[in-house]
Amino acid sequence: MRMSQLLAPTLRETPGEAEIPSHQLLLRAGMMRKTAAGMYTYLPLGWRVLRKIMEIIREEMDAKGGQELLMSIVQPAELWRETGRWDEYGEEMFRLKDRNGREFCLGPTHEELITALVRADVRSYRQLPLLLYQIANKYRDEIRPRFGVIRGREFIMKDLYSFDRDEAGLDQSYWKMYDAYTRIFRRVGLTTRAVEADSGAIGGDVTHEFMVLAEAGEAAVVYCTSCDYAANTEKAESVAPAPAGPGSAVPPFEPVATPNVRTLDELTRFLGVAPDRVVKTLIYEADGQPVAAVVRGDHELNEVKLKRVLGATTLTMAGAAVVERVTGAPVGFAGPVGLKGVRIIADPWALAVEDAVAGGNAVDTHLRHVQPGRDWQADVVADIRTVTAGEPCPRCGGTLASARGIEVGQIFKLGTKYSQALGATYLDEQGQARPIVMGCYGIGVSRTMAAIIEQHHDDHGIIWPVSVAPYHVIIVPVMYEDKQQREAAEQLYEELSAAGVEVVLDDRDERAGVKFKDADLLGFPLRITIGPKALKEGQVELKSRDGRMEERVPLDATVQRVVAWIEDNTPQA
Ligand code: 9G3
Repeated sequence: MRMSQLLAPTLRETPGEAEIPSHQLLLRAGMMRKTAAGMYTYLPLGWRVLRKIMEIIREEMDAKGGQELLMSIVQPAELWRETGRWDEYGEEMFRLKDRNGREFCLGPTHEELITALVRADVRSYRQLPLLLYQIANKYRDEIRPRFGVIRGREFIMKDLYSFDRDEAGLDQSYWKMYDAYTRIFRRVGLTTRAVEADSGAIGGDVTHEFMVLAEAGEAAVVYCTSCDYAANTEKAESVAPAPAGPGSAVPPFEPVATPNVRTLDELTRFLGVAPDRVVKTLIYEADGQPVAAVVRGDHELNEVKLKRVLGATTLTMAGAAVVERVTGAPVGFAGPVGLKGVRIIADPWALAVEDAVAGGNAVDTHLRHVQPGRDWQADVVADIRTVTAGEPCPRCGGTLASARGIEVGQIFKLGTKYSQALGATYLDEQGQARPIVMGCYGIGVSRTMAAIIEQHHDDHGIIWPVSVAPYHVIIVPVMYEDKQQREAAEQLYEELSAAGVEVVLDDRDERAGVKFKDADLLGFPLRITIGPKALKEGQVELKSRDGRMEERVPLDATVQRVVAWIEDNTPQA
């Protein structure tokens, strides 16, 4: 490819709306352009990278027995009604009608479609296990698309669905995919950690997210610095404390006037008590029922964990009126002592706070010397707090660290949630009809491209791993107009192309500095400079974009040297 022909409209300036490196660089390197909020057109360089990522994914999916197919993007509402999910997802679902007024959605995911397909065409245990996947656009009408393709409204996903006879079969498919994901991310040059996550609405119980640790990440992850435990903070387990003693020395609880003292800060300052001596009570509505969640003052309630413990479909903070009705006091004075008619869910750490301060369930009133067990009990005791860095690892006791993560892949054990709902069964050896046991496995392909840039860039631009680079090599003649340099460049261009190297020739009539700047911005792994001095000695200069290799080689040894370098620097599984 010649730079004079390549459509790669580079930008000198960083576009205002791009806040993170990958979004800035995808735009500045002329790899993509915004169509609308959260929707992108991939220009030639961007599409070449995506195709390479997809090819690596295909190789690894096929190696595990995956069969690629392509499903409709437009999905009929009927299927989503059968699983009850048509109404479960609100605004996020892109809905549309056809000319006859029939309802459809732009596919945000394909559990319904693929299960309906299997329901129709799979009848016997002999046909299982079955691993079916596609790579195509998905649509989710994010309320706040941001960070370019990292949180887009239209994005490319590989989604594979596994169909097995039983849980044991699903377990095999699940760990096959886990292994394939580990290989894929290593091959595209990404350092990822598989973290335990909460499977949320999708159903099932076991799920892992493949996270790229990066500041730009939207997910909060904690990981152990001593063992390989890692978890999304929605799931990360807190190590339970020793239960409180009898506390017989604690005087009876007593009310204390705390006029207008509503927040934790005001309370700790007003009473001169440390936050970890306070129990905090938050009133929620779970599926419309009020519940009181109690955590230690300095801890953060984790709503995903609370929702899971309650098995609730909807969980919202109770409004002032409900708080008033349930506690008898305005917001800010809720406490567990004497709280009637509402379920109390307590984090174990809240039940370990002796001689505590708690809301008094009366306006401008708190209680002190509150003793757990003696003065209040919980209906349910469960880990409902968000784990933080510095805490002990629940697996090995080591110390947990926290990080932000970009989720590039997620694998789920679905069980029979969809096969039951849609009647996808198979006849086992005894001729008994049994529900097919499913799993689903996604990779954000466009998000993976962005994550690679997040992990591989510097101030000058992108540093593509060889395995996904849009081209392997760029030839930069200092002066293309100079006859010697042009001839050497053209000859090298021919020979490298003939050797199967993906090469760009910068044949533009531009100053050398501009060409070098663009070569660094676009991030080609290897640059061959053809300059007058070296050429006099029949040599050219090789420089790798990651700065680890810089050599002068004779013109006639260049092809061999470049092919060897590409071989040595392509990330293996
Ligand atoms: C929807 C909308 C948004 C959604 C979903 C459905 C996320 C939805 C979860 C999954 C689970 C896995 C297969 C590939 C890997 C992920 N957001 N999820 O089901 F209608 Cl609007 O998609 N699906």
